[in-house]
Amino acid sequence: MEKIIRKGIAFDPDTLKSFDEQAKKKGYSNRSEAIRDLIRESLVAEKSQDDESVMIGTLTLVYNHHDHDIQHDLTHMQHHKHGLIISTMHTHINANDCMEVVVFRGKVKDIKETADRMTARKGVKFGRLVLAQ
Ligand code: NI
Repeated sequence: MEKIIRKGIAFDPDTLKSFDEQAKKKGYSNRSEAIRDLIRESLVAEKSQDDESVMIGTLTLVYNHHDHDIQHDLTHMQHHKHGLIISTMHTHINANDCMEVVVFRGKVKDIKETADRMTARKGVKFGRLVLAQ
């Protein structure tokens, strides 16, 4: 089991009250878990600024599949980057639009470069990258 270290943190009462209300609304069972998640989020955000870090991530894309070239281009890019892209999920949202969730594992700079290229492809209506560890 992972070792737990206990540390005291000082808060002003208003900040603590607001934080506890927010944590309760989000469904946290205790304050410590809510604080740990905030710290982890900060660490992930910091790591995602380091081009050489190795991370995992998802890119969510929405595009109109009536543009036949777009699916071909996106698939081509994914095959070309098969070492970086480990999985893709395709969902038909409605008669026109598709959503693709592309899963990456690799260096931050390579993930961002490929995600930017895919998002910038003409016809992509929405693109958002989320990096995690
Ligand atoms: Ni589709």
